[in-house]
Amino acid sequence: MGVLNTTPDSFFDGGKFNSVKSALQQALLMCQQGADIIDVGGESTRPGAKEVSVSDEIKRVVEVIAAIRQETEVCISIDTSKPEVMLAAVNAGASLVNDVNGLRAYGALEVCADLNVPVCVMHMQGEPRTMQANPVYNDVVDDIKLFFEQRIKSCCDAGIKRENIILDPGFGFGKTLEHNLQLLKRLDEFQIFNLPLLVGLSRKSMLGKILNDDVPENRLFASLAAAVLARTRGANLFRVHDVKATLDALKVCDAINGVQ
Ligand code: 7PJ
Repeated sequence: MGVLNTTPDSFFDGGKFNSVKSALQQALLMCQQGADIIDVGGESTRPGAKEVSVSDEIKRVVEVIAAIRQETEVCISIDTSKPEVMLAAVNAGASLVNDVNGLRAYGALEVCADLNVPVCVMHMQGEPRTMQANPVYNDVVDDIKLFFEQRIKSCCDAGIKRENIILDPGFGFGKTLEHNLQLLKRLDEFQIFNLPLLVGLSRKSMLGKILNDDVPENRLFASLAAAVLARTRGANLFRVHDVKATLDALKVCDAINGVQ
């Protein structure tokens, strides 16, 4: 899954792809490099980022989704927590909803059930603005397992098919470095749900903390290491900024896993 932010303020690619033309170019490049999904986002979830109005977010993402849809048949996902944006994006050609808020906004479950598309349910403690202030867990893996259980039940009760659910523990969303490391180390425990697992580790600040490097541009190699570690623990989908590099790393991983 290649990341395509149409936002001016995302932490890594913010401002790079905020014209439809440059966003489309980047989407096509990621497709060429082997992306199966392009994840289009119109609102930064970075701590302290400005909130975007529904109509602005719709305008940003719909233009880009329509442009990609015209050029390729790649699966487009919409990275949003707002039901109105989910609806507009799917009508414009998206076929997957990626919600960092786990479909907890009012009306999100119902819209996704109606749209009958796969949904990525991500775990986040708190809300983006304040989530890194003081995240607390009893046991981060067990707590997120419980969250997944409850969200899967809410999804199914609302009419979302179980086979349409993808789970994501939400690296960096209301988690300390220690929490993130626990999650990565014990990622295989989420296999109990028998659902696809998505991870977003690409260039995140948890890697910056390990490297002691504040600059996201310097985190590619760490991102590849993290992707490989997640793969060996059962991750199926990888939300990344660097498609070719990640795919190469994962190919090596899978080749070795295939050896008897
Ligand atoms: C994630 C995401 C993630 C899913 C972002 C960033 C922050 N969606 N959207 N999982 N992260 N599903 O890229 O650092 O981890 S935005």
